[in-house]
Amino acid sequence: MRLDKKHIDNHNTDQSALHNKRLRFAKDEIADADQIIEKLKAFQVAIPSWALGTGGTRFGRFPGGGEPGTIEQKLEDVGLLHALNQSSGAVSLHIPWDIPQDHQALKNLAAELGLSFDAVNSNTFQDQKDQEYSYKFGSLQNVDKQVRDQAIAHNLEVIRHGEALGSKSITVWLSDGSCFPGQINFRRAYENTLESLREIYAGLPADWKLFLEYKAFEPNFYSTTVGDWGQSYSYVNKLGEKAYTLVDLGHHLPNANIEQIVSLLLMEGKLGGFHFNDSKYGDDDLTTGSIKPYQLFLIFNELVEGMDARGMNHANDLGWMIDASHNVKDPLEDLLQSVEALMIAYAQALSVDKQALKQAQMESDVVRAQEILQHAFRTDVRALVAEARLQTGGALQPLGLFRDLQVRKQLVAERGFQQSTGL
Ligand code: PSV
Ligand code: MN
Ligand code: MN
Repeated sequence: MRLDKKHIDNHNTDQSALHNKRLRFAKDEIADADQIIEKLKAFQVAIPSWALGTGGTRFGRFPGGGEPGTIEQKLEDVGLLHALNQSSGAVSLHIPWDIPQDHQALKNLAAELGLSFDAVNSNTFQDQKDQEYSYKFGSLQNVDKQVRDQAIAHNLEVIRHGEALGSKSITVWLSDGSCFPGQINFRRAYENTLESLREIYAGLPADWKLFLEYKAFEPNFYSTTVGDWGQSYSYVNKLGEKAYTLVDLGHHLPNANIEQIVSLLLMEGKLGGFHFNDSKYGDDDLTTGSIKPYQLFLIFNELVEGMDARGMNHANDLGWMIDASHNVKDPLEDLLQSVEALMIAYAQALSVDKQALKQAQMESDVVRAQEILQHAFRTDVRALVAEARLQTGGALQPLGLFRDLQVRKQLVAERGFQQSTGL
């Protein structure tokens, strides 16, 4: 299914009086509003192919229908999101949940929909049907060299798929670790993992990046071999300049100061990108900004400050991706909400009075510093985000239009009740 541009134009015409009123108000409130709109227009967040279907827990899954069954349909779904918000112009594939066959045809379809291929993801946390060795006791860390070699070969194959699609990075998330004290030797697991990662890194094309995700727990509940930012940093530092740490917001122990982690990794030149989501308890994979929006804003505040200090390009120098799961919502509606939350947090961070904040910090004026940040967070920037969409051909209210057009109903009519692949 494709969206007809005239639906978007009609919707924008209907909404324009209200939007203009809100925009005037926002521009009065926010200095540099036009510059913020320009930056928002350039900002794109990649959509994970595995988040286009209904997720679930180990207790059950309640698919809502009309889910994409093929990579082509997944691209079409991301194309729908991008047509609505003009900020979801990339897709992140996960192999072998996605197995690209005709790479050129997929590239053509993506180009037609205005999409590019972001990081490709490998999967050594599940055993596939015809796989020779099991990952039950880990993949890159495994004590058995044959298992490690199989996992390395898989990652190299994922890179080859990505190359053929025009992707420029691979994200490696390992479930490797242990469930009980004594199960593994930490040092051996680290050394095996490093040696395996070195072989994968050696297969990276010159202009590629390797992102190494960390996660504190699950599915292993005693130790994880890439368990926190420090461990990921230790690996990527040894691997070389094309290797970076990837921050998934849900992968920390409770109450971790994620914005400080982000600041440090940026400063060290080793922050690769993000998997955005939100969480209340653990790796909940909830809608971005749905639980802790102030934390999301503080992360973006560090990003804007740190990237500007290093002369980095906000839109291109880091990998911006969502990693979410939807148990009770329409996946496409949820993803629209996540992208909107990201744009709002980014716009708010751009609106922080950096000079005044610096001055307050230099004078150790704690109250003033807090007021400056909270003022930005409490300012309504939604009209700027909507204006950026309008100027790039998107819809003023993507979610509203998605519902008005009954997109899900049409997808169900087209595809039936098939279920997508993923977590
Ligand atoms: C598992 O925790 C996970 O959510 C990781 O965050 C990966 O990025 C994702 O699955 C897909 O492999
Ligand atoms: Mn992730
Ligand atoms: Mn996760």
